Amino acid sequence: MNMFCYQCQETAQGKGCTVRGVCGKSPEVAAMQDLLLYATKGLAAIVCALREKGKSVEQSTSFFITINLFTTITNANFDLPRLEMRVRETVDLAARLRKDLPADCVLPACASLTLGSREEMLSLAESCGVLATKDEDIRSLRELITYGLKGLCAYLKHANVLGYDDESIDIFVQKTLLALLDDGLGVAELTALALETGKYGVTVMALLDRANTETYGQPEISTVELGVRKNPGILISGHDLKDLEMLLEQAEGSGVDVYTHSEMLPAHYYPAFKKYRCFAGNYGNAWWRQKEEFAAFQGPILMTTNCVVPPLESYKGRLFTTGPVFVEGCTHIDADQTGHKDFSRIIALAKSCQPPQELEQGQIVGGFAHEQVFALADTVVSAIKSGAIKRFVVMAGCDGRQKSRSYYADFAKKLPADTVILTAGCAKYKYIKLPLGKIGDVPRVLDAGQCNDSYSLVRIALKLQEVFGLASVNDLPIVYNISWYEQKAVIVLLALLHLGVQNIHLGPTLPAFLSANVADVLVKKFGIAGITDVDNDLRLFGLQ
Ligand code: SF4
Ligand code: SF3
Repeated sequence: MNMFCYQCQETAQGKGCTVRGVCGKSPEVAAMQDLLLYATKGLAAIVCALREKGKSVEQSTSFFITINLFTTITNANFDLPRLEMRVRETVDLAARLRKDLPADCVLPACASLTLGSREEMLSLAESCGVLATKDEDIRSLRELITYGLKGLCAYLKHANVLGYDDESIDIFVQKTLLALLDDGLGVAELTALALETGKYGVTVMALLDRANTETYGQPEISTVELGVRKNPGILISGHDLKDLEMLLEQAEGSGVDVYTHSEMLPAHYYPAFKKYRCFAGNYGNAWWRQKEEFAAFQGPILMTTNCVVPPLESYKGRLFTTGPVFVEGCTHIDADQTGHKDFSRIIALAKSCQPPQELEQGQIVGGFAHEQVFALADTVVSAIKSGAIKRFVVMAGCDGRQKSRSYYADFAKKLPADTVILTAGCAKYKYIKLPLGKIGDVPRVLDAGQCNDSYSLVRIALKLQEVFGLASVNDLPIVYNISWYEQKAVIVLLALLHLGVQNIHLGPTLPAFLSANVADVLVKKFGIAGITDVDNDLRLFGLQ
């Protein structure tokens, strides 16, 4: 069976995974994800038609669509039976809602799918994947928008879980899914739609920021331990703070400690989690190191969102999934009707496990989200005015397994001592443990948090623009050298473009889904560029 996927940076040979995903996705899983996306477009078409007829759409239907898009993000769902079930649920929901539309309502074919056996579903998927769009530029723009929507829906889901929603975002997602089926939209219209997706990217990141900070407090400068304690532990990874909160609540007093992995590290910066004595520290590094690090951890691991790597047999039995993450053979923990998740099985398993093997000792300092940086504004502004800080370098984004990503560690090491790195996302693991020192009281790496918190970097840039009375955000002494991997980085990129940020460098390679012509538009209109080698780029950025 063939597949085609080029949605992430690690796509095979920088072109596309055609035999099996570099991420571990089988052709069947890839096909079922394509079909899920296609069926979701059908559901979105029905929802849009209902709205047009003046009928209301239940919030649960919008949430369902949001989760479907999140499900197809890189490294979230590797479970074929679960994906099949989700496609069937989507088609059933579409059929139920279709009944409220007049019989003569014109809908796309994906709004009235009939599903047969799994094999029939897989063969149906062959006609609705990425390559179904023949024109290379249209395909490129449709996929750019699709991946932006996937990232956007990941952020939206996190806000929804905390009780925050914005119907205008739901409506935009649904209308845009429908627009992706419209053969009448050419390069100009789709380029505009990509930028509009970026606009909603800013809206959703602001919503999530509000959800997180109103629920858990403003992140504050915090020191996070990297070593281990003597108790057995549970390792929690992914981005979902609500899952973490429920786990901490249930683990407190049980004799089991909770450690964060990868993108869960910034949870230590929130005041709300500091009260838990079982909240131990951070264990390990970015997502792609999990095979060795999960083996060494020795206790249960809870994956709340991507990035999960298909597990080794040695620890598969202690890997639990929740939310949009599914791995065939691993126990999945669902929420009950009230949203509560019962993690007692994980805690019970932890009690029978050895404490984690120590990987390292030391500490990380982070928590430089917007409010914390604003609190330091006087110090930062005077350091800029005195020339002690000459440049900020935004190095946010993702980490990944390709060797070429050592560029980012080398780049950080070679930056002049009067530069400050602004970061968010798991990209930070390439340099956050390096002894890069401080400029006065300001650390040279300011970690705002998860990729979800990239909004903080935007707020900081806009604040500096205001303080210095500059006409444009591009007049600031900020260089953008962003590393990407999956689709959340795509929505962050589109958001930055919408805000008018120019000259973003994107690495370690430009997305395979950008056709030559689309890449050309991005270069000409926004000055987007790739990376070369460290010395050359430092010169190019005026940093050497
Ligand atoms: Fe390949 Fe990335 Fe798609 Fe996985 S998500 S199949 S690695 S392009
Ligand atoms: Fe990392 Fe997946 Fe992108 Fe959230 S965990 S930044 S890669």
